[in-house]
Amino acid sequence: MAEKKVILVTGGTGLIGEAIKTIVEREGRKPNEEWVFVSSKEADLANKEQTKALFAKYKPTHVIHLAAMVGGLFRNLKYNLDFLRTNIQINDNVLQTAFEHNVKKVVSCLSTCIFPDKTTYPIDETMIHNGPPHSSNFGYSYAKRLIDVQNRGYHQQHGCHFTAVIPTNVFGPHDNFNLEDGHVLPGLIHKVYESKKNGTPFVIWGTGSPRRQFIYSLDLARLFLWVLREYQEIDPIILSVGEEDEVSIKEAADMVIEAMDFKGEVVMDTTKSDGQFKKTASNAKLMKLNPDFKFTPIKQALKETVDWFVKNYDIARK
Ligand code: NAP
Ligand code: GFB
Repeated sequence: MAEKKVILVTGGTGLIGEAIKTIVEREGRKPNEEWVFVSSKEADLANKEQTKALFAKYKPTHVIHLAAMVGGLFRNLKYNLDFLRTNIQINDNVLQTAFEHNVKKVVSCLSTCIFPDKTTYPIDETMIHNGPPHSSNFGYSYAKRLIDVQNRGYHQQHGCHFTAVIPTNVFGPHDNFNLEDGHVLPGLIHKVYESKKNGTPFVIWGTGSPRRQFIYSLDLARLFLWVLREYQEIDPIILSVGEEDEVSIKEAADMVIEAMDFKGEVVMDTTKSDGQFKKTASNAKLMKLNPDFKFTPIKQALKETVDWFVKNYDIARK
């Protein structure tokens, strides 16, 4: 009989948490796996006592640690200190409590935006600490980098199997579509929706020239399950589409326009920041370990995301 697993997903009500829930349901929950998805309403993980109470309640054997203060470029520009402090508190509480509860494996979440701004390309997993991150999100970046340091510390001193994944920009259903705080694709989708409704111009921020790799949340969720069940290293692994799938912000906006059949006026607001120009990451390590994995074509993923947003406009985070 396979060992009984209780898998606690912190940040379980967010973009990626909801995607993991969808994939677990689609796959059919394994008989020996109990999945628990929690939000901040059940426990504020920046609070140590509430973190301990959560672990005492569920007694997880495995943790997928997603909970974090998260946001796009413009939220990071405004709150770098809050991103730093809140995420350091959350991460230390979760990892220390996981250690105290003898959790067998923790998979935490970094981001491709935390790599050094001055770097060679493509970026790979060995480069995380090779220089300062882009100034726009230094708070978030240093808190995330510390997870990698903590994972090595818990392994070296206590033999813990704590590892991390490094997703690129994620999008999909249940995203945060808030125009100020959210990421670019949900922001563009929300803006086209309002432009179609009001007959107003669709405004793209910045020059549109920065470049990004976008991964569909449901693809990332399938990769999270593979990492939880198969990936054995403590060192982090980049989870991204290939370098060849990198697009400019303008190209991404054009795909949103196509997916939403928008015919109105398009305007570039170049008074808004471009943020980091590029953070091209290599997925060679992933493809070597999981060569048969297939990504959803971005236009199909965008259409599914747009359809979800239009159908769930009233309840979407915006
Ligand atoms: P999200 O949609 O904003 O969800 C964040 C989740 O964390 C929510 O469930 C939220 O709970 C929870 N949370 C926030 N603060 C908390 C606290 N103090 N205590 C307990 N729970 C808290 O974020 P996401 O996009 O799914 O991101 C999940 C993870 O992926 C994060 O670690 C993020 O850094 C990482 N990541 C995201 C991207 C991206 O493009 N989205 C890219 C790379 C890495 P509530 O719903 O109750 O607020
Ligand atoms: O997803 P995003 O906000 O964050 O993308 P980053 C910002 C890029 O998209 C900039 C352009 O070049 C913006 O000028 N953009 C155009 C827009 N229109 C919009 C819009 O309506 N909304 C937004 N948000 N951007 C984040 C990091 O960097 O990447 C976070 O700051 C996180 O920490 C995330 O890691 C994955 O991709 O620039």
